[in-house]
Amino acid sequence: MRMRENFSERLTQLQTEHEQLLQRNNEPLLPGNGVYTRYQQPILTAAHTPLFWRYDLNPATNPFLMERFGINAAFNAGAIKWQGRYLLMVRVEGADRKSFFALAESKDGIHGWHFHNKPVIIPETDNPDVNVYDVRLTAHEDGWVYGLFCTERKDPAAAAGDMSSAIAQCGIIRTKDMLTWERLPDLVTASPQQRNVVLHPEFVNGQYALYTRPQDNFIEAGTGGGIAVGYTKTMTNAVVTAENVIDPRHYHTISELKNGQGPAPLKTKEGWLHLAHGVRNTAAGFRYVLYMFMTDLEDISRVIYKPAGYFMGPEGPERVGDVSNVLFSNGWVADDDGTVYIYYASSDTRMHVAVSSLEQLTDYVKNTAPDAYRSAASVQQLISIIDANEPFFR
Ligand code: M1P
Repeated sequence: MRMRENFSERLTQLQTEHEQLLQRNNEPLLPGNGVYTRYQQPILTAAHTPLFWRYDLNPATNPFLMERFGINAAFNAGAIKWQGRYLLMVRVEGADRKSFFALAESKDGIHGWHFHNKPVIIPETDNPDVNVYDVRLTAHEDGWVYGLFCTERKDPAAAAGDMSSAIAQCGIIRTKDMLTWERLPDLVTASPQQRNVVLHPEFVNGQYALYTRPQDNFIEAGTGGGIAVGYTKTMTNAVVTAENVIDPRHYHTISELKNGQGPAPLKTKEGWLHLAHGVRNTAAGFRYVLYMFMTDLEDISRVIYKPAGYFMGPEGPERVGDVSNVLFSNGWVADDDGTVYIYYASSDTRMHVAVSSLEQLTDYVKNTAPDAYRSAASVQQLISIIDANEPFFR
């Protein structure tokens, strides 16, 4: 009898807390830096996943109302606006370390995020994925919505006893209804490993254009020089034979160790706006930050603006999580009025939103000085700002 009371008491408590979490208000953090506005609360966490995913709700089979399927994190989401709703295709990671995709939606892109009832079913290829993550959604002008994601499998060449060497490649799915997904063959490139592959939304000279990140091994980019562009005639058997690095890594910058394209670029009057992540090594481990650049409308391989340093770095509670000191973004949405919702994850744990506009982001990339690669040159950049400001701070 007592157990039954506990069950219903606990259930009511869990339901109340879950509802409060889903309904909680999220205030903008003002005044911000003028480039974008962060929000006070994460928009999605492991605790946002439905209770009916995590608990067996039948008192007969689960008298203690125990969790039966633990969820560890909800992060690195692809994004799209679909039939007037903001959709995130979230990387949900179970307590078993396997990631999968689940859709969550919101009416205004900021508040009221909730998961759909069931996770997304991704068909496997003949070589089953061990882990899938970090999907980038692209509504392509060919009429399909594509999802390019990382598929990870154990390295068949791993030495006996090596349980961590893996091969990362680009898996491809597509849909016309955001409900059922067709699996296409994985992308073929010359690179031994691929992560952070993203489909450009328009044809370029009649071909599909892909942003790739050639890398030598699972963690290190190695000789893989940065974010590259490659072309394929078809997505149903996508093959990129040449990867041309357009945004190389540089010594002593925020992306000296590696970088990767974020979501598909946004088209503006002045060029394609890119959001990417850069990684450097520190005594405390890797530090992941977000940065921006803009490429030419006619020649997508030509970077026309690239501000120095990071656009967004981990702050406050964002700094801590499963993999601390990480910001990562693979989803954003631009509304018709120019508002841009930047969906980013912190420390491989939770999702956040920051709001900006095409106008602000274009101003940011055009009018922030590029990296001068030397301390003395940075000082000169700062002095010119101070000198120009003199009439205003006297
Ligand atoms: O842990 C930080 C990120 O590490 C990888 O990104 P990259 O390939 O650029 O190093 C990915 O595993 C990503 O999911 C993760 O957030």
